[in-house]
Amino acid sequence: MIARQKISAAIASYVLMILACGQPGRAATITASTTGLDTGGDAVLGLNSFFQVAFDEGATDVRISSFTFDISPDTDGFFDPNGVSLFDLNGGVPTLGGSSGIAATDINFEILNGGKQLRGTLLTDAFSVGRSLTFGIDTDNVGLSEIPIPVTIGLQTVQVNIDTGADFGKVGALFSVELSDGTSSSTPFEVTRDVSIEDITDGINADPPMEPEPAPQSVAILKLDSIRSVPEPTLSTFAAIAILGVGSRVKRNRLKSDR
Ligand SMILES: [Ca+2]
Ligand SMILES: [Ca+2]
Ligand SMILES: [Ca+2]
Ligand SMILES: [Ca+2]
Repeated sequence: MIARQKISAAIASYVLMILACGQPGRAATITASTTGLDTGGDAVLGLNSFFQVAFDEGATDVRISSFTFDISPDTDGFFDPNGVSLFDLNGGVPTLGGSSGIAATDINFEILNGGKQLRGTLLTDAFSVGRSLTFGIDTDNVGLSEIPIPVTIGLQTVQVNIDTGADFGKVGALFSVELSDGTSSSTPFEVTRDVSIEDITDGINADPPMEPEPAPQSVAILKLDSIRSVPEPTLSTFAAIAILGVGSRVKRNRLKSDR
């Protein structure tokens, strides 16, 4: 009898632990990067490789539901939805470049918050672990707008404010992800490779123009460790405690009447 009581007490405390702490966590790693000399140039050249999202590690049954690039820490930077200046041939709609197992029909892009955020929402469960995608879209004024690059076109020299891969880390742009199990997280980009303005200017004005190699880059590594957060005790937790309490009282009463 004592052994059985011990077992039921152990089961009760395990049930309470599960109710209080949620499911055990599962680790996931998603890496985003911005790589290249200029967002608009990348899109115009049809490379569409500037922005990358890769689902590096995670449980096989978890999918990426949505991801967001957020440049709101930069006061005047924006994803260009209107085609108002140089490099707007694709009208602001992101175009997928190289990807592994994800098609354009799997994803819907939205530009939100007056151009401050770009969100990709997965329409299917295609974005599983091991898969990645790249896309291109123009941005303007990300980073220091006060350092324009002089570009010679024919006999004319125009000032171009390019947005390099490093600019996204410099302004503290954010990357966030929501997974199919409901967990989400956010982390800032950090510069991994920078290139001097002089080298960029020399490259652009070379004949033929040359991109700096390796290209400027920022990276955001998102680690969702203990995926499920610890919720506050809920009504159902208290209900379970009450039921378990009633159960053990009934058992005690039965033990008394058995005697
Ligand atoms: Ca533009
Ligand atoms: Ca631009
Ligand atoms: Ca700026
Ligand atoms: Ca810039």
